[in-house]
Amino acid sequence: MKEFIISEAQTEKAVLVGLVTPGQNEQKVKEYLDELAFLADTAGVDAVKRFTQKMDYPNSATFVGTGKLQEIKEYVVENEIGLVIFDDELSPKQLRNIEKELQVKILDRTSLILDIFASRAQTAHAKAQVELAQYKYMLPRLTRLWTHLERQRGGVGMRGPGETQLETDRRIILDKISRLKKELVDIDKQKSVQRKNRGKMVRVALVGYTNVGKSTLMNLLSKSEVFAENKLFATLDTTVRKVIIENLPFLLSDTVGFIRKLPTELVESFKSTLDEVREADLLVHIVDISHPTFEEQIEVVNRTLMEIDKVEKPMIMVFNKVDAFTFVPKEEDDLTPRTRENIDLDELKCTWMGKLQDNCIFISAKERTNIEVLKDILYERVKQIHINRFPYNDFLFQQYDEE
Ligand SMILES: Nc1nc2c(ncn2[C@@H]2O[C@H](COP(=O)(O)OP(=O)(O)OP(=O)(O)O)[C@@H](O)[C@H]2O)c(=O)[nH]1
Ligand SMILES: [Mg+2]
Repeated sequence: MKEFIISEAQTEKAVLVGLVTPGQNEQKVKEYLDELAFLADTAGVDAVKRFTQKMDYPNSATFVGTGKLQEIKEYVVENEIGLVIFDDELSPKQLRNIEKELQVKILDRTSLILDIFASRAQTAHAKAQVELAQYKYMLPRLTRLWTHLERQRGGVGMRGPGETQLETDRRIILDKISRLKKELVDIDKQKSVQRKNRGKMVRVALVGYTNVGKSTLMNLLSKSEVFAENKLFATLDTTVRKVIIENLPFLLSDTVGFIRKLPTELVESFKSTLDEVREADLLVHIVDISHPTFEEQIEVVNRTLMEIDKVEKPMIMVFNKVDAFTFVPKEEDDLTPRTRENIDLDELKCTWMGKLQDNCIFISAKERTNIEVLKDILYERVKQIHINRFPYNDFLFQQYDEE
């Protein structure tokens, strides 16, 4: 009994598993698994070991090869690990087979992200969206849930459920899915009324990868107190604030961060939250320039934005966290091609400014570097949108009827 209490109090330990597919190198996979470890950490799990395997494509039955699975099994048994996390979404079949073999709790990237979203959801809207995504994920994987239930109750091993129980579970989940969908339609209606009530004020949305500093910047620009922390997905609900720069008011919204391989179930559920993005006049794309894979993060964000809204929006790129930027200068006689790690900040600035001209700025929200310049840029851009919208009115005398 005493032993049980001690192990409960410790953080849950987990093993991470990822594939090295053609076109990826060891470094890429390391970065991907770093992100998975950060996700695990956000969920309160300590990733103690990583397994990778070079494969052209995942094994359809067990994701990794059977030899690798045995290796993982030996480690898990030897070190009394109770959780294995895979870096890709596992098919129901893969999940079943792996669980049968390893006999511990298995999560994949999707279920881990869903778990984090569930623990972070605050409002009825976010809760309903996450719950819907979770049920959709569960539906094809019901057998597995049932065996879990059996185990929790101390049932024997991996016994599958009887047909009737499975059917009942399926029906319950389908009912819940349709109830949640109705609930979300109602919330969406309310939200769209709220958005209409905001009138014609220019709307700016902060977008970007998760943990880049969107909420921190929102707080700086709007003097609000949106929750920000060094964990993934701190923000799940969109916050909208009225911001006034000089005499020009506009609406600024903080949105949910994106991540690579964001589960399609979630993208679908969060489409309504992202209406904010869709209806924005200007997007401010925040990038964490201190992150080793920031360029890939930019691509993920741009791709996700295209999925949400097929129209290309005016965008400013804000490279944040310049204070945390580091690089390793190359030795003079080192002739291997330079990578992101060897390039200094000035050169990166030049490259991006060459690509984006006036549409980018380098700041530190933490140290408040260049924030005034950012404000000037925002002022100019919002003013331009305003003048285009109200060509016959002087924007300074425009009256706003909303808060
Ligand atoms: N070093 C440094 N850290 C920063 C800077 N701006 C924000 N951070 C930190 O980065 C972490 C994430 O900041 P958030 O504002 O929560 O990021 P976010 O983009 O809103 O993240 P999600 O809501 O999780 O998508 C926090 O620990 C911030 O303190 C910066 O300019 N420099
Ligand atoms: Mg945030």
